[in-house]
Amino acid sequence: MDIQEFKKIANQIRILVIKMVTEAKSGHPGGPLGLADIFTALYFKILNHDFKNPSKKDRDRLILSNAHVCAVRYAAMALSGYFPIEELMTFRRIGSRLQGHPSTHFLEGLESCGGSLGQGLSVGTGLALGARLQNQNHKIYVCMSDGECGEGMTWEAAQSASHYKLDNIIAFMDRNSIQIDGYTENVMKLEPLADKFRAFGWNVIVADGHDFSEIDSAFEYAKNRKGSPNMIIFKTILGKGVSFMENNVEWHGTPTSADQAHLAISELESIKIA
Ligand SMILES: Cc1ncc(C[n+]2csc(CCOP(=O)(O)OP(=O)(O)O)c2C)c(N)n1
Repeated sequence: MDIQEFKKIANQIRILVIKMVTEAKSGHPGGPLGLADIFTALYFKILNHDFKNPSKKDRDRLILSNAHVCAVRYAAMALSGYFPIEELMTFRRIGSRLQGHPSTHFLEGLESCGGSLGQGLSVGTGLALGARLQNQNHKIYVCMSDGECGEGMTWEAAQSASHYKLDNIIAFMDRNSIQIDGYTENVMKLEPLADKFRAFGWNVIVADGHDFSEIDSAFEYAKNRKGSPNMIIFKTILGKGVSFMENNVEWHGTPTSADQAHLAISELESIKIA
């Protein structure tokens, strides 16, 4: 698949995310728009997965630690065949498989329940140790957010993964510099973030989370690297693709109204992908 194809899918994901939160009248649009390019790369190139057999033993595991951004994962899963695209419009309804904070009890193809921030890196560390004990070669991907780094548990996991040299972990961070209460550097300063993970013994890569060749190279490099866990810090823009949402903390967790959705979708549909 060429880069234009990836861009088209990412754009479709963004449009679906807007439709989902608008229909649900609740949810988090900003993070999912910012992660659409990375999730396109994951589901359409990077991950070893099979929508016809979501629980196959050698599948790569993808933990969504910042679970409130699940709309992006659901949209990527629907477009890659896990369930009908129309089902996305049940997002956040009682009884839907697509809960606002994902649950493995409802939908096959997820690896963990989520919602309580800060836990994903620990879940990933456990899965990575388990895979090693069982001589399995799959990778453990952990999607996490910068806001979650305010949780001490993240750093306990960072220490353990490094101690056990879990090079089967490929964690990646949505470094949009925004969390629920504002800019991360105002709420709880994180920089120098890459140096912090390096000091914990991680291999750290910093990449542009909206550039497909950088996203691809970062994941491919991490896949083949040995000796320590990997952290890819993806620089992203919250609300990417919709001008009135970009880098605006208000869109962390506010659904678009019908009028705002119309504007957002028109803007996304007008993007020229050569
Ligand atoms: C343990 C825990 N504390 C608080 C919350 C409430 N909460 C939901 S999202 C969020 C902000 C997290 O920041 P980040 O994931 O960086 O936000 P985003 O980039 O998606 O805007 C908070 C505090 C939570 N889900 N879990």
